[in-house]
Amino acid sequence: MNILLVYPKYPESFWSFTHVLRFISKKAAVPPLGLVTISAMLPPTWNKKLVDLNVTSLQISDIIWADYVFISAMYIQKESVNKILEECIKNKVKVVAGGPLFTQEYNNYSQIDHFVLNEAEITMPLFLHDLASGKPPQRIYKTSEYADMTTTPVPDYHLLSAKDYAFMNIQVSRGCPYSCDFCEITALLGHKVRMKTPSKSLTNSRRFTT
Ligand code: B12
Repeated sequence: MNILLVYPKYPESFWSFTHVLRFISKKAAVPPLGLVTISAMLPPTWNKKLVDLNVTSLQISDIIWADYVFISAMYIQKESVNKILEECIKNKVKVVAGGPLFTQEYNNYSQIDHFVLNEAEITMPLFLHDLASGKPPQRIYKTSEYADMTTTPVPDYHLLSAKDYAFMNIQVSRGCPYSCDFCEITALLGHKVRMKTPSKSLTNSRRFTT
């Protein structure tokens, strides 16, 4: 199975650091940690390729290569999301979507084939199980449970071109005890703080491609 993991382009905003990154010869601030985490949840025998549109462009040949395009996004990336979806539809490649934008707005994306929503530690095994058992996967996998983060695999950092990023991020915890009205973290991940174990958070630097 060939899986293309695509991270949409950010528009210009404070957090895209568009104008300062060139002073340090970097293309983006941080990598798409959600997608490299998802990659590590897929069967190791599958072929995986990551295209972060903030550091490179999406080639039609990559889309055609894929059996599924996996896409992750925040609201702010909607414009780029729509362009990616158009290309996938044009080239008849199925799309699996997850992450914050789709978890909250999947109803607005009738053109997407499958949604693996909320925390993929819980929903991805359901999708993979259906696929492996030969039944057509459902359109929507979601849960109201929160994941046990000690089961989260170390992300597939080797898919990243580390030299393109100003920082390398690791995930340590999810959830937040506060209730700030401008922030969606508690709606997505709950009020209880959950921690990874150090061995699941920390990276092995030899796995980076530089
Ligand atoms: C790190 C981070 C950033 C970083 C880097 C973003 C990046 N490149 O990934 C920076 C600091 C740049 C950033 C900026 C912004 N961010 Co931010 N960010 C986060 C943060 C703290 C962690 C994201 C992360 O990496 N998590 C680790 C990974 C492993 O978890 P995950 O992505 O959630 O993935 C899990 C699931 O979602 C799912 N999943 C994710 N993707 C996919 C894909 C598929 C196919 C599948 C099946 C499943 C799946 O599986 C994973 C494992 O369970 C989140 C809050 C949070 N705690 O989640 C906010 C968050 C994602 N950010 C948010 C926002 C709003 C922003 C900004 C727009 C803020 C602003 N006002 O400017 C900017 C936009 C960026 C820009 N350039 O303009 C919102 C998004 C809300 C939404 N619904 O879209 C969040 C949820 C925080 C909030 N305040 O509510 N952000």
